[in-house]
Amino acid sequence: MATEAPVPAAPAPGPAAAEPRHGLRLLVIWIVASAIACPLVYFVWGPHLPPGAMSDAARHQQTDIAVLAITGAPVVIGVLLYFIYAIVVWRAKPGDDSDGEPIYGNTKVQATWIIGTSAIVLWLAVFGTIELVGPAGAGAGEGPSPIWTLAGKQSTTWAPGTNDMLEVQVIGQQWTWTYRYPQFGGMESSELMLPEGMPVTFHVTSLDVIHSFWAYQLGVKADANPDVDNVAYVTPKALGGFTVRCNELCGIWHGAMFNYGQVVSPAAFQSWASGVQAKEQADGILGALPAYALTYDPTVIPQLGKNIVQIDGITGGAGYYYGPGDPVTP
Ligand SMILES: [Cu+2]
Repeated sequence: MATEAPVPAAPAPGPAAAEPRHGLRLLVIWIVASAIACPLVYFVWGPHLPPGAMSDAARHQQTDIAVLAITGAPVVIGVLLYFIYAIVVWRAKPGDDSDGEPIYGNTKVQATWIIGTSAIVLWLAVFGTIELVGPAGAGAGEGPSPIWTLAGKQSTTWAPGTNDMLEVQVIGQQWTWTYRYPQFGGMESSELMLPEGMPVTFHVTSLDVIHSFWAYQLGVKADANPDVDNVAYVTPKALGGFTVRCNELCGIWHGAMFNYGQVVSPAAFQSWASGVQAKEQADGILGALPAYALTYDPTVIPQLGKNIVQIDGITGGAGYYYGPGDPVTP
């Protein structure tokens, strides 16, 4: 191993030029900067973080993202601070080609690194686990029998002012979303209408390939798989529109697979749902639709879709499963 050339003696320091305590300086600046940044991130930026606060689930996610942001802020500040400090304070003097002091074996730096990174990783593991299993959590918290108590009760009927959960079936297919309401005669719609302030159960399935139901502003995302009934819950907390996108690459028109939803007052929802039910009853659509089921046999649906298209002449949604010919431009 080549031995290092002896380090040339540093220029003799002036009598009062004792090395400042860099670690302490950095620590103080870091604490002050973090103490300013974290409240700003949480209180100023937090309310604008995605996916918004349109539902209890969305609000939970917004809080989670804000907490992760204030966990990350001191780390980012620490890295940038060290970077800037090193450039400014430890910059080599012109003509000084010597190496800096080796950091290897510095117990204080090593201990700080190990303790700091361990604390961050443990905190993320604990926080992540708690948030996943809690109400509206994306982990063990969802599914047909969640480990927490549902916000309402399952029922075959629904009316405003009750504690009954609204049941909505979400059907994905290349390349559209259809929503079925079993408590309203199994009527279906291409628009996802929901009542404000009332608990909702989604039953998500697919008629062909794997899709993913993503009601962005509601903070709901669930896989839509053929032959699978995937259950998710939400309670919309604000009136307004939201977007539903497919979040699983599902074929050439995946990017065009989106439609819209609306959160309206419970009374407005009831009159809309009853109105659609009555119209589809009168048009013969309800009679032609397959009976409501948690999943549908993809080999049977195309025929049924043909009936619906013949009755209503509809394309893409509101009853259109597979039309005759090309499903994209029927
Ligand atoms: Cu899709």
